Amino acid sequence: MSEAKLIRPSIDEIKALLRVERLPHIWCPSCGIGIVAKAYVEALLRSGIPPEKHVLVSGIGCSSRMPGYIKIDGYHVIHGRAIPFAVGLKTVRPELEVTVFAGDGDLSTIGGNHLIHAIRRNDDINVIMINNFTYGMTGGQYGGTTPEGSRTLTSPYGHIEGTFNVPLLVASIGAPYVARWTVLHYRQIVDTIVEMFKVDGFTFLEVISPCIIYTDMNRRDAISLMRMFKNQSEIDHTADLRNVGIERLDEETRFIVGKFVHRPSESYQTKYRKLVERVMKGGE
Ligand SMILES: Cc1ncc(C[n+]2csc(CCOP(=O)(O)OP(=O)(O)O)c2C)c(N)n1
Ligand code: SF4
Repeated sequence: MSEAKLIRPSIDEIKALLRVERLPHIWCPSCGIGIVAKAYVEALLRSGIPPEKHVLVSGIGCSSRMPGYIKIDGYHVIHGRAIPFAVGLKTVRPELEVTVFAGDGDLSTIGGNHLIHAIRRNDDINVIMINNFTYGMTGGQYGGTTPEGSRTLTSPYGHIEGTFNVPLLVASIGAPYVARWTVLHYRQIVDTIVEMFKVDGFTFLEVISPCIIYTDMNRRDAISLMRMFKNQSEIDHTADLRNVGIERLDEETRFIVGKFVHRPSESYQTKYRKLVERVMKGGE
């Protein structure tokens, strides 16, 4: 495969990387996860890294079903524990390009502790978080990304807790690459994932995506949420990340998207390899 293929892969090339025998998939009509699955496959084809060197790791949830449909090595592990599994894999098999794909509940809430420590260490993994503002698979409980006022299975009268500003959280711990798009920004998602593969360190992409469970409980359909993404999103690569939190979801919400952080980095795994080499040569 040629290095960094810039032309769009054909449908046949994409299909060759899907487990078509497992279709139809489990995702609801109007769910955004499938869009990101296709973007990941397109990015993989453009990466110039052969498919057998790419590995997907997921936790549990609708988003986490993705490895089941993509024809590369994949691991579907315990809820909230995709990151430690991916870190272990990358540490012992550094030649692999390891990508975690999971929901906001899995990554930022149940697995939040793993997220912050992988960033602190600067583990060389890619993390793609589908943020649908809820625990979709289990029927719509609230989590760390649920906007205030939301009606959910566990907050039927309106959510009264605070909400993570995920890009700020991730960037403030020191992640060398942080981006956010909505599912309507397909081309940008592909380009972002291609770039993430090239970074030696922790890369993070948040994709804001509709969930029919969440929207139904809030008395709007998924299309109107998509319309909000279209009309109310603004690309601002240099945004002050203190202002990008999605604390409420209404006609006033601004979805600030873009590539917020991209800086030179040396990962834990690179430092670890250098350390081992130094000690093996008799260094202190
Ligand atoms: C340790 C543990 N706690 C809870 C569950 C139940 N559970 C399965 S999927 C899920 C929700 C996943 O939500 P999210 O990660 O946001 O992904 P989505 O389904 O929204 O894509 C939960 C709570 C579980 N499987 N394991
Ligand atoms: S429950 Fe929500 S996240 Fe899960 S497949 Fe349906 S729309 Fe997608």
